[in-house]
Amino acid sequence: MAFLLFEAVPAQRVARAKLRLSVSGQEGSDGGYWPFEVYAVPPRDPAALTWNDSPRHEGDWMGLVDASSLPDAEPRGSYELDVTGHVAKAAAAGSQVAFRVEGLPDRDWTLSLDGAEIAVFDEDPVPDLGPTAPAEAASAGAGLWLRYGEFSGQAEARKLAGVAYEPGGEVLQAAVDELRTYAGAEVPATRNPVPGGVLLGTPDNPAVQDALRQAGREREVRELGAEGYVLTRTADEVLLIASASEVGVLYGVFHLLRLLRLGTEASTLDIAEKPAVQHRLNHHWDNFPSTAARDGWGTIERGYAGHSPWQLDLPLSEVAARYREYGRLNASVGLNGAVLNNPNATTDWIEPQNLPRLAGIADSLRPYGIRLYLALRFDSPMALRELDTADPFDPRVRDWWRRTLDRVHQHIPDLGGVLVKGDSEGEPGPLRYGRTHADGANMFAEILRPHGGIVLWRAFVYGDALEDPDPDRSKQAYELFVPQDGKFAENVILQSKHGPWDFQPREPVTPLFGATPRTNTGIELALSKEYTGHTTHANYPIAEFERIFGFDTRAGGRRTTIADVVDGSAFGYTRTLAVAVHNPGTDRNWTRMPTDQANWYGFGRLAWSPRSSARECAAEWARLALGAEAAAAAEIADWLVDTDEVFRRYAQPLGIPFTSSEEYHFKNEPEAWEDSANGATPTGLGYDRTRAGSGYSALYPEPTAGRYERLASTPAELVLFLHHVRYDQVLPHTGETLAQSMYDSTFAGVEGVRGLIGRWERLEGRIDPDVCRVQRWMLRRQLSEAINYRNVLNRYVRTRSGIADKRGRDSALREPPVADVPDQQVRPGAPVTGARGTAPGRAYLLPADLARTGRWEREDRLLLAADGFRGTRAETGEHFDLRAPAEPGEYRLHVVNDQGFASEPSRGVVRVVG
Ligand code: GCW
Repeated sequence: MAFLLFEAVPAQRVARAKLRLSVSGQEGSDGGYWPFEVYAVPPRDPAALTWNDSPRHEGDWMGLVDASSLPDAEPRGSYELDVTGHVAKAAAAGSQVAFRVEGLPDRDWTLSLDGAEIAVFDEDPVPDLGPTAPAEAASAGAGLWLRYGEFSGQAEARKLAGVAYEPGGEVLQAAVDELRTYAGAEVPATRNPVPGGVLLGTPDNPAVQDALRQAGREREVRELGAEGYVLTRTADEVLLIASASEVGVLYGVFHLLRLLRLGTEASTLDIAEKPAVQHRLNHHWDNFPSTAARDGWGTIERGYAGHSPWQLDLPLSEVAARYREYGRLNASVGLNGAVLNNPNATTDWIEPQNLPRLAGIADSLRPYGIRLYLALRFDSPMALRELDTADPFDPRVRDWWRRTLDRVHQHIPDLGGVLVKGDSEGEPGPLRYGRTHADGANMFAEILRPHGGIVLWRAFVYGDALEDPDPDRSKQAYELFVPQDGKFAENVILQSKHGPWDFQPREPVTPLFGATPRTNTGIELALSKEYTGHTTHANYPIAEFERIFGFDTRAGGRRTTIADVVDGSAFGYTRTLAVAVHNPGTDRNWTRMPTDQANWYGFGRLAWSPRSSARECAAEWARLALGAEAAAAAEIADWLVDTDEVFRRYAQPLGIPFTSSEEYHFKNEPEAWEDSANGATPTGLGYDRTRAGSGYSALYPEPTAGRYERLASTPAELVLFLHHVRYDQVLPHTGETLAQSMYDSTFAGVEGVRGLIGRWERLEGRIDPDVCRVQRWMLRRQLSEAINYRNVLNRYVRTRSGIADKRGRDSALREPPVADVPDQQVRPGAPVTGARGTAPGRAYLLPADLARTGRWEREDRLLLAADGFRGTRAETGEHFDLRAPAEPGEYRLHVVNDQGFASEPSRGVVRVVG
């Protein structure tokens, strides 16, 4: 399934526009075509297009190109659409036009305009921050938490008397380099340790061996395994970092530097650590930059910080520094792998001509202990037109994959493994060939075993590809995979999202955890903010991850937390995994929103040790990345932890899932998922997953099953995920009706954002100023968007329930205000006559050229666009006094109601003459 956006075309150059769509419909390359549609999207800077621009959601001139004549299943052949009207409108606006096609599989179709093929422009474009975003929006906080020596308070600690080591491999070298980056290149490097210096290495180094023997810790180092380490101070006042392998030494170095930068006294150091989970990965949902090429930068599905960092056109030397930074960042928090590409995979990642380029990435990351993994398209042999089946039991198919993956290994000998999303969301999988998921996974497992590789088999499977799928999507993965427990090969890990549905801000932990004791099962979490506010909403999910890891599944009738399942201890899993969907991009600061860095940091620390505290991770990050002193760091940690709850209150009150728009998952559109996901009926909300409903609650062992079965014992944040509630029903959790509870939660959420802004502003002068400014700017955007979320949801509840907000806030639901003023010419400071607007709220005279920039739904956006606020402002009532601004020019009137909604600019213009 592809949502693709096409290259924008300068509209003026196209007189009569025919769009020709040809679909090969190659037999079997994708079994389930979805109905497809072609849209024309708005005429403005294509780089600024967002999913917001989907014609389903807004816009007046955009329209569905007449696709009524097109078939809605298994399309094949060529179709001609007349799009002259759309292009003419774009031309009249002096702009560009882009086309978007939805619903066709990747790479099976082409689109041309006036005979010329249009290249793929983009998929999931990065949200536009608008013209008034601070210039540093993409670079604030660059360097992330590895900003050595940038903050005065931490400078003192940077003294190391020397670095002692025996030359070794490239990982050890990276460890040594890191110490010298921290302490300065002038630090003497020696073979023998000096007091006050560091000695690092494996027991192969005689000095390390000696030190370990003297400390009586040789055995301990062996037992800690390849990634574990001992970090201690010897009797000779040497800081010893020892591990059985170089990568453990590297982790030890990062641990030491973290502690020194946090002000830990070197004399107190005595640490022995190893990671709880073996495979600690980022999963990038990146698309290959071949067809989607924009100078070699690929696009990202659900990425909000630029394009894919995997640059495959430029010489490696030009991007290697960036890759190294990626490697350092990950290694410093203990992550050891990266799945490079989108699970909705194309075959590009395994095609021979591309392998040398992928090898360049692997080579750059190897010194940091990062191994690459590739997501595979299950029917690749067919998609590449080399075989007519992808049946895993067909010897030709197995042979094809063996040859293909052997070739990958020639370029990337230490490939960590592969990932497959099968039979889900239109992706091909084994069920198409009458085989089970275990059959599909085990084929890859067998091929990878000699290479030491693993198979990450995604449990995110639902929908029509399943035989007789349960009407409640939440049950489908459980019902598919539990019967196959024990059938997966030893080097397969079943990779399950943390909840049964799909990365909602709150979901119950999936009952699959604990129900597959004989299948290595790992957890997939989301750092990418697909459902949690994209670029502009602060959201630190680590606190929720901490709760997830602490959730007691009661599997086997005893205390068995998710941490116990994931680290393998509960069931003796031989392979363990914690992976986060994580889509950092080409932005200099990788994440765009500065505080999203904390999410990356926190995930790394939790994957290493799932029993870590989210708050402590946050405080560490604030000190390391922002230069916060202890008090400010504690405030930031509390702030980060609160962001998640604030977001939930306005975006997912009482756990109502899927109030977002269907495709791009940002803006609120509760109608989009009625009953299929959120269980809406004319009289109430929520999906009944009790025994009387879908029976989902019964998938859990007791006492969870019983707790979820009853409304009163269901946690407030899961109420509507698990129960259908009438709008007029009083909830025990709030003592109010459902309708009133929704109003109260969403209003509290918006107030929560105001609170976050206030608290953030108190950090000014106490942390990195760029980060402070950029984050503050984004928080104001968040406020305007949160108001919108609140109003959309409340309007929905109000309309359906007929229940008024007993706290009298219905004005929030009013339509946007109107502004009106006659054309006139006035002197600066003189009264403006006849200004009118709907009340109550505020009125603004703002530069007239703002009117061209777009619709200003919300006050914050309006003011941001006013560029430092050139204009005047007044409180509005029926009548209000507004004076002409001091600066000569043309102005228009805007009115903003008391809920922050801004009117369109007035038609009349106030000309101020000096
Ligand atoms: O939530 C859905 C996303 C898709 C994603 C899918 C998945 C990669 O909307 O964009 O596809 O989950 O996890 O496979």
